[in-house]
Amino acid sequence: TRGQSTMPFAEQHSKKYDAIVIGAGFSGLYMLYRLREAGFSVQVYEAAPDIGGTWYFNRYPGARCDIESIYYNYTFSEELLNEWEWSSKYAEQHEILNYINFVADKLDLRKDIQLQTRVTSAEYNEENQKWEIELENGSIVIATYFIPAVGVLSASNIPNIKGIDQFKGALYHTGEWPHEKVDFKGKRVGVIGTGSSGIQAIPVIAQEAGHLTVFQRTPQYSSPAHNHPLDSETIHKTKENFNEIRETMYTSMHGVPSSASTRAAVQDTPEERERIYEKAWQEGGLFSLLYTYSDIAFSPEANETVAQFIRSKINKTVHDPETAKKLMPNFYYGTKRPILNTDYFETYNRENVSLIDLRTAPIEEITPSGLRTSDLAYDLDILVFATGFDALTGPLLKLNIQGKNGVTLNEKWADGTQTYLGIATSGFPNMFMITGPQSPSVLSNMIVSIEQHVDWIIDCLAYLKEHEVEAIEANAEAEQMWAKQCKAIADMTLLSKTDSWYMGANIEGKPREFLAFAGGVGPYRQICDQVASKGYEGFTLL
Ligand code: N01
Repeated sequence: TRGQSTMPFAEQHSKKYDAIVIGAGFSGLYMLYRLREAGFSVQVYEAAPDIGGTWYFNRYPGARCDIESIYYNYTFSEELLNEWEWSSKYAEQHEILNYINFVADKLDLRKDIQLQTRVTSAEYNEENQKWEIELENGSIVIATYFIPAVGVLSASNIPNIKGIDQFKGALYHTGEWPHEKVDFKGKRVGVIGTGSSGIQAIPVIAQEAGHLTVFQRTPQYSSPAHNHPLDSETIHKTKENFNEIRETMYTSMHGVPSSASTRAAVQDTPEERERIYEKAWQEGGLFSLLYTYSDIAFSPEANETVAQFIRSKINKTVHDPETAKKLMPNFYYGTKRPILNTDYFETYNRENVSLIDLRTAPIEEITPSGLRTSDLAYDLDILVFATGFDALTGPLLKLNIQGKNGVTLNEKWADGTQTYLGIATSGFPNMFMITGPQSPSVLSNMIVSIEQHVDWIIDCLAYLKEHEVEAIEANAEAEQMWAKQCKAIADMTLLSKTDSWYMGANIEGKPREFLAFAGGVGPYRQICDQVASKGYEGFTLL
């Protein structure tokens, strides 16, 4: 952080805006649009050479969205909806990136976005109640409102494995994939990690590689995506009924227009359950299996029935019994994000693919020529890390944010995340997070949650302007209550019983806590609206 002496200089010479937004992904772009429409001066800084956020960086082979494309777009503009047409049920990364660019052009967003500009720190100046934001080139910009729209899965996690710097081959992380095509042809490729990214990339890489070795620590549940081109009738119907669909999305659990059955799995016969699971399996869809019964998310007994169903599918798909055994997941289904796949388990029937179970033989080190587990050494030309992200808090903590009394966000959250509604945090006035920790965020269709937060922030800023309020700050008591509520809801479900990135468990030293609001998108929206309608209850207006 900067010393006191730069402040008067900064005040005199820096550019000043009503709002500074960091990040030009789905959230930053919509925030920019709404701020501009509401008459605020705004500047967006984006570290990457182009817009797109997650969809700019995650261009690994097989990358596509697991929310149906017709629901994975902005909902605020009829015009945008009508002018865009998705080609398939689950859109590929490049198509989503094209959509983002289409929106940016249509709304003329680029003129307020400065690309290739990393923000290195942000500091709240209590004297003038302004944020001083430092850019990589050392310059400082000043804003009343500071809005980090930095995404929730944007801080890549490359595990600190011994010898990682020695590797002579090519090393990639799925979340920072290069623009030029990676040529796997004839190469010995290793993939570490079998989460959503690994499970999408593995079948595509396998088709091209000489040999692919998958290094798996935790086997995963995954069901077929059944992706297919969209027919014009589906598109037409969706557009025609979008107002109704949007309403259902807004009031739903996960931001998609479907919901869980009210039937309990434990009340059905095994035959009936099998029939229902089979139907959901054939339909595909991220939440299809989770929604078959009301008790899957809560009851270990009910959960085991669906877990067993998926295990039997894996068993039937994978020919080699030893490999099938290694692929059997055994945590509560749905306590990690469900995964859709295209030919993932089938890929293990290929001659050029082998699966290494790291639970029996952990990685000991990366060597110049490959990787060594406690069992064997593997020679590799290319090593792909599909090892995930420091989720939700990671991207915010990387920003070096300093609030009141010189307290940094890193200091404040060292023992656990504290937010009010996942939007604000006490000690950091006029800072707004979009889909931050302790909001539905990663448990939902992100775009629905992004729009809800941006709309709420805009209403809040309009209120502040109208009432001539200089600054708004979350109260410490309100955020303690909120953290308790988030924990209580997660603890009612099975979610907090599994070591997952939702729990911060994938990052060494990260506090162990459930990082999202699991009460659902609809109820959450109601809570936020109530807070606003009571004159921002739980906040202090300064
Ligand atoms: O990351 P992950 P991801 N040694 O954290 C393993 C979204 N997303 O990028 O489970 C060995 O899920 C780790 O093993 P374990 C989606 O929300 C969406 O795949 O920790 N292995 C795990 O297998 C998703 O949930 C889409 O034991 C190590 C894997 O790496 C989220 O992003 C597509 C290891 C990481 O899995 C993250 O998904 C892609 C180590 N040291 C992503 N460290 C779609 O929309 C980690 N692993 C479809």
